[in-house]
Amino acid sequence: MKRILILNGPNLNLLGRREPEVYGSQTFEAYFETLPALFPELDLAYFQSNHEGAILDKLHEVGFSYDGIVLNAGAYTHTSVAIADAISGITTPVIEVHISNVHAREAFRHHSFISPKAAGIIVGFGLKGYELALRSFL
Ligand code: CA2
Repeated sequence: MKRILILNGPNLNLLGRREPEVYGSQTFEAYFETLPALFPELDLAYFQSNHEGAILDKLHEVGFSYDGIVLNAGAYTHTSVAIADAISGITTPVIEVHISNVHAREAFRHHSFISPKAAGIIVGFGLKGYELALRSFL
C-alpha cells in the first residue's frame, strides 16, 4: 500500500470555522475522514502545524520513506525558502495544493517558493483539490 501524507500549514486548522466563502464550510478533520473510503488503495496520514519548523521536521521525517506528500503550506507558500529547500532535500514527491485560486487573489499570493520544487500543482478546486492530488499517486 502506498503511504501518503497530507501536510497542512498555518491557519488551515481554522477551515470550516471562518471565511466559508473562501475556504468552504467543512473542517479538514471531517473531510479527511471521508478519504479512506475514496482511496482504499492508499494508506493516508494527516498532519497540520502552524509552525514552520514543525513542517520542516515532518518533511524530513517522512520524506525518505513515504510514497507521496500532498502539501498545502498555507501562507508559508509565499514566504518560505526553508520549506522549498526541504522539498529539494527529500526524495518523496510533493504535490502542492491550494484550496482557493491564489492567482485570482492578492498579488502576494501569486508567487510560490514551493511550485518549482513540486511534482505537480493543484489550485482553486476547494477541498476536492486534495482528492485530485491523491489520484495522481494511484
Ligand atoms: O488557498 C489555499 O489553500 C491557501 O494555501 C490558504 C492560505 C493562504 O495564505 C494561501 O495564500 C492560499 C490560508 C489558509 C487560511 O485558512 C483559513 C481558513 C479559515 C479561516 C481563516 C483562514
